[in-house]
Amino acid sequence: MRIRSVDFRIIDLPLVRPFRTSFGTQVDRRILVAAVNTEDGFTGWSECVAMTEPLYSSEYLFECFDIIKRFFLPALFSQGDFRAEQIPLILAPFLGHPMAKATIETACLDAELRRERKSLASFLGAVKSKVECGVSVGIASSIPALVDEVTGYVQEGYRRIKLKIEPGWDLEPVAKIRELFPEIPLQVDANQAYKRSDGKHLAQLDQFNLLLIEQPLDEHDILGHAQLAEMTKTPICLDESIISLQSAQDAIAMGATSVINIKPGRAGGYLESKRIHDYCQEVSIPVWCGGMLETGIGRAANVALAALPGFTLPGDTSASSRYYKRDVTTPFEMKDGYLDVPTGEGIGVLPDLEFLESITSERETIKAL
Ligand code: OSB
Ligand code: MG
Repeated sequence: MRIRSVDFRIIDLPLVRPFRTSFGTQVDRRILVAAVNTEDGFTGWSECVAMTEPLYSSEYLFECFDIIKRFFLPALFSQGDFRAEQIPLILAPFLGHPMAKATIETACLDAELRRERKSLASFLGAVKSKVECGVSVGIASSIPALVDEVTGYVQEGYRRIKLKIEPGWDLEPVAKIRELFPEIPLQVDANQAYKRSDGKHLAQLDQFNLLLIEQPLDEHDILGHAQLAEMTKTPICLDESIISLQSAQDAIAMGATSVINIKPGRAGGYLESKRIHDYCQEVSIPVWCGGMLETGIGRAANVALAALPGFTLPGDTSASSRYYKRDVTTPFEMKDGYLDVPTGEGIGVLPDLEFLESITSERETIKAL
């Protein structure tokens, strides 16, 4: 493919309810959306998962926007004709920035697959036509408020509940939800809020029959997670720490993670995510697909990835209505706790351009030289 131009826009969408985690509270999502236009007339779409502030990851929205324009696009333009699968190698000299890399790679891959009339799901090796949905539940203002929220999701049909935890909001809310829903698959996510010295405290979560404890410690503390895994019966699952296949292999080898949350943006894209999936399948590590409060653009691609055979646990692939009153694509609707895997060309969805325009606060088009 040859890139003719890339249209960027910043969109703003309010969340249906505030989402509080150990790193902050979000009330809306500000997202960088990219549309890559090729010389032969195809357009590929993607959204950047980076948040506006570097609180979940060191990457943040405007930094991603900057590095894409300043370094990634010139490198791709000077390459001339290339395949999307070559992008990781072309961008390899630029260190880090997996979310920014995933943004440009995904849009190029979408354009290439649309040209080849192939779906992302089949390109990646999907074996399922629908995927099981979990839902990520923020830290609530009170236990009764949490109970209300979780009860609503269970009634909607979600097949797995993930509770956000932090010191001071862990044993009590988890005990309450487990008491009310003794059978529901349940897991927790701390987003790095604990210390190595909290091992004994976190081991008390063992009594609640949880699927896993997600990212309790600092993203760089692989040894700490390995030590914690020795102290808890509940499996430890890394999220923030998994930024590449190498990081996944190392964390598994050290015993720091026995389940992995594959989050395509954070891991540098769908190609690297597939490699992580393939490796985990080889070594019998279950994986599930994480989320970053994506719109339908990013969700479509996540659902395609979640249809690979190693994704044996329900992901944070919730219905559009869990996040937004109106999605930018045809909404993803849950049926009996499942989302359909898109079968159309590329990511299988297109944004509603009129709606997208109405929520765009900034735009910029970069033309190839
Ligand atoms: O840690 O998994 C996380 C959302 C934003 C940033 C980090 C995380 C999350 C979620 C929600 O848990 C996942 C989703 O439903 O998209
Ligand atoms: Mg997480």
